[in-house]
Amino acid sequence: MLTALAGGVGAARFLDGLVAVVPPEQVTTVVNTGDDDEFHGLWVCPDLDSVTYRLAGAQHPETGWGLAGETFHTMGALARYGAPTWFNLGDRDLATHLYRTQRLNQGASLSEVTAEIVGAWGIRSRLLPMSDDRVATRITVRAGGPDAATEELAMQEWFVHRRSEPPVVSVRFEGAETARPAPDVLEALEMAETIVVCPSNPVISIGPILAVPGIRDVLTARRDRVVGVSPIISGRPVRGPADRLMGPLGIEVSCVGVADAYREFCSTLVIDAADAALAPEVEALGVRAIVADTVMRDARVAATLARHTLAAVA
Ligand code: FO1
Repeated sequence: MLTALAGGVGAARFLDGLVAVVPPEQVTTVVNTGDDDEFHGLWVCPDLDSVTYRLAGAQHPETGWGLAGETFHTMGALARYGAPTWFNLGDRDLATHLYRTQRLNQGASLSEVTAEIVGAWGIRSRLLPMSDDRVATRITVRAGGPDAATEELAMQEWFVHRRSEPPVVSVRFEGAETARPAPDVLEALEMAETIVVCPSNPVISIGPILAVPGIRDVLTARRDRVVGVSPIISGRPVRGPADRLMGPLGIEVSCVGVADAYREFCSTLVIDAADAALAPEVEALGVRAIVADTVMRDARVAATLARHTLAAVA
């Protein structure tokens, strides 16, 4: 049994490689739901959907989110009514949001609906939301000069609508204190031979998962079984805004900064060959460094990376 912690697009690529080297039935992924939000009255779970579509081989090849071959006629039609369409929901993607919203309104839990959606896509590994309770990533920014007022934005407002441009002052996960791990999450972490922290944004993808009471404690107790993959290579994220969040929060934007952020619960960190010279600094933090090719150009590289990652704590 192997359990992974995942955010969105970067994690999805890695998971695709993982289920190529480990029987999918043995893989459980705990997915971030801090990015979830309501659009046009529909409940959207971007990271659950990015992982689902990727594992189903249906993801949009360029963006990594949404579906391949997607059209946006509904967004175009909504624009006629002056509805905000900055969050691009494709016509086929909307079916997922319509179905999920209807099932939630019928009283189903997010875990139950996720299992139905994952099953419908024929995915054999298990996807669990980190919690069935609402946890909302909120980002405080200072829009303007150093003495400008601060403003708190919902994650998608900052990331998509404002293109992650406003400088970040702080991040919080509203609701985390009272959120409970979704059913089977703690058990999946306790029973796993290996726990993998996927190459996702340490602050807004892995952070919310760790903020759900109980989850971080299990990883810390099982630290020797926990291996992470650095999402930062040569001081930059492979994609996404991790650097714009880590810097302001005092986390060095490097694989060493990731090792420092994860050292309490993660015994081993896989870093990219480009950062081989930083291995001693990672190890000085008490985290074993494994050097590998972590740029997942294709499924073969992702599978090789998954193999290295698992071998690291075998
Ligand atoms: N990201 C964008 O940059 N622009 C979008 O219009 C956009 C729409 C979208 C729709 C559905 C979905 O599941 C994801 C979408 N994303 C979009 C990506 C999303 O903001 C991120 O994948 C996660 O929230 C962060 O990993």
